[in-house]
Amino acid sequence: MATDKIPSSTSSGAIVLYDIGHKPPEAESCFSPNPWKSRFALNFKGLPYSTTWVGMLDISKVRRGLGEPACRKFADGTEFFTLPMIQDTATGATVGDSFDIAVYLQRTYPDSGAGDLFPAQPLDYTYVQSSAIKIPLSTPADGGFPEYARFNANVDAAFSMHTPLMVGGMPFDPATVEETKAEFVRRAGLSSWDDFTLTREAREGLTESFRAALGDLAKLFLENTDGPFLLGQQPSYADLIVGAWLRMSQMTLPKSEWEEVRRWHGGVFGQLHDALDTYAEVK
Ligand SMILES: N[C@@H](CCC(=O)N[C@@H](CS)C(=O)NCC(=O)O)C(=O)O
Repeated sequence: MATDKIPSSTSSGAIVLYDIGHKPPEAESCFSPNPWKSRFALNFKGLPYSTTWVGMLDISKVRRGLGEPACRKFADGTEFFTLPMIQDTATGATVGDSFDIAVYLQRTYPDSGAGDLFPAQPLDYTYVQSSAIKIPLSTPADGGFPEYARFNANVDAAFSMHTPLMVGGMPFDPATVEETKAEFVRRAGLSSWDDFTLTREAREGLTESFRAALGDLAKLFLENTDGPFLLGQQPSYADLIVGAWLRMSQMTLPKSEWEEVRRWHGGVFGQLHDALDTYAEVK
């Protein structure tokens, strides 16, 4: 966290959420799951904020400019500059990891909006990675709310493993689409964007794996029968974590596949997604 570099253009008393700007209008195409977690958390807390959209290729420049170090590394060990980031002009803080942002909001604004983002609950979900491809898990710096941090890491891994189903539907900015695709190809060690295309068999297999991964997660939601959230009627940050990945799924999966996801496992994910519309306003 950095606390001393606030752009003068930011209005006093408000929070700025930095999200990745994809296809204009950005507010209609935002699909990046970690920024969605922070948008949900800010709306849950009912705090005044505005979004600054940052092009995919400008993230490192903007993040460095705000004095926020990278919180991820690429497989080759180089720094991976990511969003979301928030800048809170009321306190002077910048926070650059979605989990740390939620913890920061809870500690700084404990009673705001819908209240407690982190009510005590077991959150017993482990995603067992089946293949040799290991998805690096998020490592928030703060160390608060360890059950939630563990849940976050496992949900991230479960969905990340299945993002090949979503890559073809990502609404990139036409102005930078070729450079953005080239960067994805480079990171994946492939030779062309077409290498991301799945054969029909591969797609069916990965869809079945996705359904199974979400089946274990659905068990937690089915323990409470009285509501769409893990705690029944009371939403918590754990619901927002899953909901953020559902926003990405909705935005990037072919429509028929998204409709299937909504119906899987008794429809728990469709219900959760719809219930979180309350906190989904893009400001
Ligand atoms: N642990 C970080 C991870 C953030 C992250 O991976 N953000 C992705 C979007 S969901 C990103 O900024 N990607 C930029 C890129 O791929 O160049 C967090 O939770 O904030």
